[in-house]
Amino acid sequence: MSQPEGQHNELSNLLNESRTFPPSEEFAAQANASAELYEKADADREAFWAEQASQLHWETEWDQVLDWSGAPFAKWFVGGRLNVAYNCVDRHVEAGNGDRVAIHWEGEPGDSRRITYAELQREVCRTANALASLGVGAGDRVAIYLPMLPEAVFAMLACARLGAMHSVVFGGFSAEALRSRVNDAQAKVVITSDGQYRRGKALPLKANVDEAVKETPSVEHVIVVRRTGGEVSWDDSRDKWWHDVVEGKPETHTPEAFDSEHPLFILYTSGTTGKPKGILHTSGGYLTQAAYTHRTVFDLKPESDVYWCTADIGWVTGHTYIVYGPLANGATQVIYEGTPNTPHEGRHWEVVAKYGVTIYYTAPTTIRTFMKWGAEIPARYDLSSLRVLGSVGEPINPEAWIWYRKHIGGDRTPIVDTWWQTETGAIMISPLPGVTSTKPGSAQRPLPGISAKVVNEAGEQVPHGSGGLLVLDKPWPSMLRGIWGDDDRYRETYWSKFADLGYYFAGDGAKYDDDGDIWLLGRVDDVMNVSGHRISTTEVESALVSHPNVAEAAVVGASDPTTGQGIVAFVILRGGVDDAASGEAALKELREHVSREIGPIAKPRQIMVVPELPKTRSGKIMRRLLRDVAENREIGDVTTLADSSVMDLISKGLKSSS
Ligand code: 6R9
Repeated sequence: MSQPEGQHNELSNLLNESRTFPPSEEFAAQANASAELYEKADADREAFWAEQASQLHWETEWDQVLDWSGAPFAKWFVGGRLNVAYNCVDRHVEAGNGDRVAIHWEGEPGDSRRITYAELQREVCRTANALASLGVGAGDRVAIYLPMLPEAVFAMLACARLGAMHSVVFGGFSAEALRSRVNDAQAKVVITSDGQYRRGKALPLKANVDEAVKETPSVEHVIVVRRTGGEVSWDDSRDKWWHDVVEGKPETHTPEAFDSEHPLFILYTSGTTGKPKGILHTSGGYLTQAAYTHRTVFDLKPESDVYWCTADIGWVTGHTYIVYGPLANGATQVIYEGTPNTPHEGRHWEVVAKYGVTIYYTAPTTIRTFMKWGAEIPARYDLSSLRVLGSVGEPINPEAWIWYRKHIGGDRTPIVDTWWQTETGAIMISPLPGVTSTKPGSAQRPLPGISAKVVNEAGEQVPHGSGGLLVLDKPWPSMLRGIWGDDDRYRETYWSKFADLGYYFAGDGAKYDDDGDIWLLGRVDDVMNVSGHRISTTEVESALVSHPNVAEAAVVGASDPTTGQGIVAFVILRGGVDDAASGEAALKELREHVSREIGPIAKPRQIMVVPELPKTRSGKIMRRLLRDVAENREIGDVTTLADSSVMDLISKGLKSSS
């Protein structure tokens, strides 16, 4: 039953959250998804996926939907042949939609570009011709180290067109991170730009490539897009301007069809510890699930929707829900180059109003940042075009979910909380808009065609109302096909925990509620053990954020001589909360609040007020670094932080209570 927010006086958290939001009749009547989809997929999974795959253009039809005989290495649509770029570009032009806008690109300084599908086709062909002229062919690896520019999309699709694999490296990563990824993949070409705009400043980028390629013997060419006009050093034998190699190349290129299992890309996971893993994805199954989920989970109507995913292209969300899913579906989308507060904190809402964005997909961390900035900011803009909101990347706190729905979605839009991973390639667990009665904080049900379970350590499904580990018990089309160059690590990381059962272990904790809906509880390595009780960092964070004074919270388990682990919380207070809120009494009140919400066992041992939290570029809190602070250790490797100065800020400005 839906409850208007006003009637829900009690502040909620993950444990006692019970609000539900059924779809409106109006939305349900026009939705792409229907309840029958679940039944259809259950009745015959392979037939269901074959039907999804047949929405793509295949040069040669497959003769077998799934070959799992080489498990855990799957083959989907065996014998089928297709060209991924043709599917994302040319076929829309051939269908008469060449004039449809593919990309509304918005630069951080306010410049913009409008690229139709016909233009996209010409750009991708020219780029493919340029890469081919440099000797790039099927099976080669191309590293793409670019900011959010249209050229990043052209380059990815040009690789796909040629059957070359791209390895996109986030433009915020260091030279060292780039070097290790280029070497692991043995990339032949690196595509970069002179610089990038970040928070209103033009920062150098090529300089990192210069540094990295000193020790990457596989690299033959560096292609440089001119973006900021900043000065760059130049090696004539290696470096080429994008405009010199791409402009003047023919605007047509005949795509070759590749095997359904032909590799499409490698993407390194942010890897909080150890060597980054090169997650390998292939063509037919990946594109099938990317397109299906994008169409179904976001209710995409390609003729009328304007879709915007705020992720970076260097993250899997950018691959599947900026490049492959939306373009395979012929969508019109916004791509924004910059940060959400440049030049002001209303930038996203200005962009929504400017382009009439209808579907908006972002991360909980961004939503909580908007909460911190205040609801009066989005209130200044016309957001009435929005009709579906999405969330991805971490569990969303019910408070953030409710705020998102109310202040961005006008208390009207369905919210899809989408659980998936770099490894899964596409969305796996999510509500379906127009079908599911949504619950704030729950990703709810595996999508039609997907099977997931919450199990105990023995692999047995736990009863409703209990928690355990999330597993994927049946193969799915967009699953990873391995870790680049390391089959053993692939088997060990994902398939060894439940080897006898053949389950993929996702590394996430989860629980079923009484209705059997799934609630993700964060990585199992983020589960704390306090006096023998398992407590999720997410649950405590959720309780903290449900307090009116708290904008954002991160919780770690710090080793404790008596209880095993003690809970240490880092909190950012809401703007406008006066200084007294960080005083001893106020922090005591916060600890009591958690105790009230979850139980005395969850009461933080210590709460520290901080100005920022350390996050990776994909918005994940790096608890490892906070654990270092909590345990008074020297702070570890900060190279994967979006902003490495955050740790200095935290160490300097600590106010704590214990
Ligand atoms: C797409 C992406 C994967 C990990 C995953 C989980 C967390 C992602 C989530 C979520 C709860 C959601 N995660 N979406 N947790 N609810 N809706 O984020 O890929 O960067 O590989 O991260 O992110 O812990 O295991 P990736």
